[in-house]
Amino acid sequence: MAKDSAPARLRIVLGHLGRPAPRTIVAHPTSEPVSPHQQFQYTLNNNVLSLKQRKFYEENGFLVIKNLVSDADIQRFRDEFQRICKGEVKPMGLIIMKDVTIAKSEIVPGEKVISKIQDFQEDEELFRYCTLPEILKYVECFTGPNIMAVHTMLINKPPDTGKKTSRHPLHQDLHYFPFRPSNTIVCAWTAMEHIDRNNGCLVVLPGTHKGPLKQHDYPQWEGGVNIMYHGIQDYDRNNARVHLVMEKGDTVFFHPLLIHGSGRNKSQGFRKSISCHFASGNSHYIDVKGTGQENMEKELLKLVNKRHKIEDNITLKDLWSFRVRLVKGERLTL
Ligand SMILES: O=C(O)CCC(=O)C(=O)O
Repeated sequence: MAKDSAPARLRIVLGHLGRPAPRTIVAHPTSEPVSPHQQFQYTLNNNVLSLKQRKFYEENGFLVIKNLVSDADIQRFRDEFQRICKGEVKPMGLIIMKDVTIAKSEIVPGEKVISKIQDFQEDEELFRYCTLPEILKYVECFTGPNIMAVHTMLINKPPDTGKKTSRHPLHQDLHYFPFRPSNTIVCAWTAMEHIDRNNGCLVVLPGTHKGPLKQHDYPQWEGGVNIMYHGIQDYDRNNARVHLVMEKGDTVFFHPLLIHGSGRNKSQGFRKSISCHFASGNSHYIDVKGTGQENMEKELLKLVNKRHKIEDNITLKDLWSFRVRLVKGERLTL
C-alpha cells in the first residue's frame, strides 16, 4: 500500500478526513461610485466604511469599531474557552500554548496555564466568531467578497510573573503568512473585556503598513520569550505609538504589515481577546525559502510536526491549506 503523503497524513492527524469540498457561499457585495480623484490602496469600494473611516485606515493601517461583538457572543466564547481548558472539548488541530515562565512551573493544568489557543477552526463554537455578519461586513471592505478565515487565536494573557514575558514584541503579522497580496489580508481582533495599558493592550505604530516586511527574530529578553513570538528590532523609534484602549466587544481591524505588539499584563486577571485573520479567496501562496520568513517556516513546521507527531515533512502550504476556511463567497486560489 502506498505511503500516505505528508498532506494526507496531516489531514488524518487533524481529523479533516471527509470534510466536504468547499462550497460557494453567496456574497452580497455592495458598491458605490468613487470619485476619480480619490486614490485608495488599502480599502475597497463599498458603502460600509464612511469616507472618514476609509481615509483613517489608508493613512494608519488600523480602524477600531466600537461595540461590534455582543456580550452574549463574548460569553459564549469565554464558556467554550473554559471547556477547552478543562479538557471537556478537544478540537482537532488546536494548538495550546503556555507562557514561557508558567510552562516551567508546577501549577495544575487549567485556564491559569494556558496563555493562548490557536487554530480553533474545527471548534464550531469559537469559529462562530469568524462568521459573525457584523465582523464579515467590515472584513469585506479589505478582502473583497470572497473571504477566507486563515488564522484564529484566543489570547489569555496571564498576569506577568515579574519576568515581563507577558509582553508581545513589536512585529508584523505578514511575517507568519506564506500568501499574498498583503493588502487583501486583515486581522479582526476583539477585546473580550476592558483592555488598557494595565492589562496589556495592543500597541500599534500608525502608518507602518506602508513600509516593507521587516526582519523578525526572537528579542533578547532576559526573562525569556514565548514560542514563535518573533519581533522586529529595526523600526523607527520616533514613529508615533498608539495604545488601543478598548471596551468589551470593541474590534480593531488592522493590516498585516502594521507594526504592533502588546504590553505587560500588570493586573491580576487573565486578559482575553479573540481574533481571526482573513484573506481574499483570490490570494496566492508564495515560497518563503530564501526570504526573511524562512526562519519562521522552519520553526513553525518543526513545532507542528512535534505537536501533531507527524513523521513526514509537510510544507507551509500544506499547513495553511488545512487551516483556511471559506466564510463568504468563493474559495478561488487560496
Ligand atoms: O493580543 C495580544 O496581546 C497581541 C496579539 C498579537 O499581536 C498577535 O498575535 O499578532
